[in-house]
Amino acid sequence: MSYYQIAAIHGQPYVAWDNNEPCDGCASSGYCTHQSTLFPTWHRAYMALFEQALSLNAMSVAKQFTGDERGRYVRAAKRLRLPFWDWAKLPLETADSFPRVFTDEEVLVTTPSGRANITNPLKSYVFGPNEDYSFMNANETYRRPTFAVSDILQLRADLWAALSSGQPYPDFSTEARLDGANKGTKSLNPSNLEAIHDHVHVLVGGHMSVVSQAAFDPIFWLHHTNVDRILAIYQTAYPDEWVSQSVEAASSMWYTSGTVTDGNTSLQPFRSSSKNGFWTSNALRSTRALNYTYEGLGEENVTSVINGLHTGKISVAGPDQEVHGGLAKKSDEVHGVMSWLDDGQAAGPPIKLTKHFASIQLDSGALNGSFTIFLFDGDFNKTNPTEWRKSRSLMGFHGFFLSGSLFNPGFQLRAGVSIPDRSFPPDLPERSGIAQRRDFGTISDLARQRFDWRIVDADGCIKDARNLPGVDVSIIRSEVHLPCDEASLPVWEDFTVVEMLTDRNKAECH
Ligand SMILES: [Cu+2]
Repeated sequence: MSYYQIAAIHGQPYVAWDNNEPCDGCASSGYCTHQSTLFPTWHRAYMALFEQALSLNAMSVAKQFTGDERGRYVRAAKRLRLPFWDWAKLPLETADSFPRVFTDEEVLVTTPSGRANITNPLKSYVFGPNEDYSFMNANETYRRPTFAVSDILQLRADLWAALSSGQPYPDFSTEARLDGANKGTKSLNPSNLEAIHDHVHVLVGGHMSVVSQAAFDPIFWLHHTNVDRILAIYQTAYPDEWVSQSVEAASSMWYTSGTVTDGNTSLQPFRSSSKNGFWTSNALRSTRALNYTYEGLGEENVTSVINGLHTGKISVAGPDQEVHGGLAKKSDEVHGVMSWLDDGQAAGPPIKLTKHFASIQLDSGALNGSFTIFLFDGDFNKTNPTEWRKSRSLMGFHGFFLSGSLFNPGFQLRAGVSIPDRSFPPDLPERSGIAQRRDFGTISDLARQRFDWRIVDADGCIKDARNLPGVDVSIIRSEVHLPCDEASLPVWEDFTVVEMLTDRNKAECH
């Protein structure tokens, strides 16, 4: 139950936990479950285990206090739950786009012997003297965080699409492109929880972008608790949607590729006291089984939580940022985010937006590890990827969080990137009956010619897209009918392809 052993369940050093040996023919990997409809629920059980360890440790600290304080801390320890990092929440200051609690060297805490500054445990994990870290490139975890406000806006827009577009559970839960056997809807809607989660891993960078090592970074637990919260939001909005029968494409330490799974599949290595011996997706469908919930999940609230990702004028104080999307001046209304509910439109018919996304599909074995796809709508420095994050022409980018052990050639992954409206004609809400209609089919011809994309591997090298198996990049769009009130979700029409970009990328291998 040590931090080290629990973190090691996810990946390296690939040892059995609680005597759950790898199955015959299973990958020599960690137990972590990705590219699978079990991705959200396996990690829910994983967070519950970590929360249990945190709680036990908190209780032993609480009991070191004396007098009145002891009772107070014991009560607090009983109620302690894992915190979550809401990476889709806009900061008040641009400088705070990556929370300081993750970067401060020290934190001031109350200990049984008084107030003291201690080394910030959320900044990094330092391996102990008896812990094997020979598989790491350092004895301490590190990050390369690049959270800009524009990154948060992209996450908000992508999350809004994933949560509000009424996707069935299989499509929402995983970045695996599901075939007929998996009851995938074959919808062009690329938004899904796992891909958004991947992008956050890559944005944090460092060990967080390496699947087999990510769980050692303390931020992993706060990130995945937020992923669990998003699952809970989805469940509240779509109570009838849940894990169904699926054929696993990738393998893990506890199942082989081709294994048929469903809501009753044992999520190994997480034992429970039930007859079956392990937690299952069905057993933890309600978080009440694990004695926690999240605020804002009353049914009357959850739609406003989801709609809130897309409403409201945003103002962020601080210096202007030279970041993608051309995020301009402070207090400007920024891309992808606009107010409709408080716009005095309640009397009229629902308004409609046209939302554009880059749809990315790729073979899971395309590159050896994590990689990032950048999308542009104008000129950019073709040879220097380190400048792309700050390019004015950058429409968005997506990081895939992959490892060698998850490879399964021929098996496709998918992700969507919300494209800021400025890449297209002004995306103002149009109200039927008011003469403001525009024809995207003709107007976007100019914009279309500017679109381009590039792919960069984990080492920052530009890769030749012509050799990548299964690659398909296109711009797609959906007409989104906005609700008239906070209690309803928008209605998304079927996505249509606007422009195929696959052959645009003329990058040579560097
Ligand atoms: Cu993760």
